This record gives sequence, C-alpha cells and structure tokens, in this order.
Amino acid sequence: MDNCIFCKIANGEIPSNKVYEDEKVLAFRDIKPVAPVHILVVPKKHYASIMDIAGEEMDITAHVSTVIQRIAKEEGIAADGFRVVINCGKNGGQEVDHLHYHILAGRNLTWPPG
Ligand code: DGP
Repeated sequence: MDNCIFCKIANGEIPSNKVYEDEKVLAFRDIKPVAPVHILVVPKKHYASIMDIAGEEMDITAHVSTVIQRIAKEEGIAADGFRVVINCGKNGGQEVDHLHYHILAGRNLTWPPG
C-alpha cells in the first residue's frame, strides 16, 4: 500500500534489521525497543489491523505463530519466556496501520500493561 512504512520495509524499499523472512512475512528489530529483545513480525500483505483479515485469509495467523516459535528458539528466549502483543486501534495504542506482532523478551514484563 502506498505510503505505508511497513509495506516499504516488507518490500525492501526501506532497510530494516532483518531477523527472518519468507514469502509471506518479514520479521525485523523494532527501531524503538522497549525490551532487550523487541522484534516485529509483519505479514507482507497489507492488513490495516487484526480486524482487517478476511476469514478465508486467516491462515496467515497460523503461519505467523509458526514463525514466532522459530524466532523464539533462534533468539534463545523460549525457555525464559516472552510476550506477543498486537496493538489494535486507538485504545490499543496502534501507531502503524499495518498489522504487526511485537515479540518482547529479555526482562520480566509486568502485567497489566500500561
Ligand atoms: P504499534 O504502536 O503497535 O503500532 O507499534 C509500532 C512499532 O513500530 C513501534 O514499536 C516502533 C516501530 N517502528 C516504527 N517505524 C519503524 C521503522 O521505520 N523501523 C522499525 N524497525 N520499526 C519501526
């Protein structure tokens, strides 16, 4: 999508610190990390948010879960644990309107979030 920063990162127009890539997703390190490990997993297809995925395309969510498992093993964060966050909309604190999953790890994350 025009003028979408994560579309531009996904297609290589804007560089990123890449962690994993396949034909459907790109994972890269967050530019403003809030934890020692802060990775974003982004479907290459533009979905404005989790609410924008049509029922027949929902297999992307299973694929992202598989990618998250793989990254957790490769980053060495599976044993100590981590958090996966999808911010959605205004109250969810979503700033970039292209669906992305935050993987946060490397410190004890508090609950509830702010
Ligand atoms: P959210 O609030 O869930 O929409 O989070 C957006 C995240 O995206 C935020 O943690 C900062 C990150 N981000 C924004 N622009 C860029 C960028 O150009 N490169 C990278 N690597 N991360 C970005």
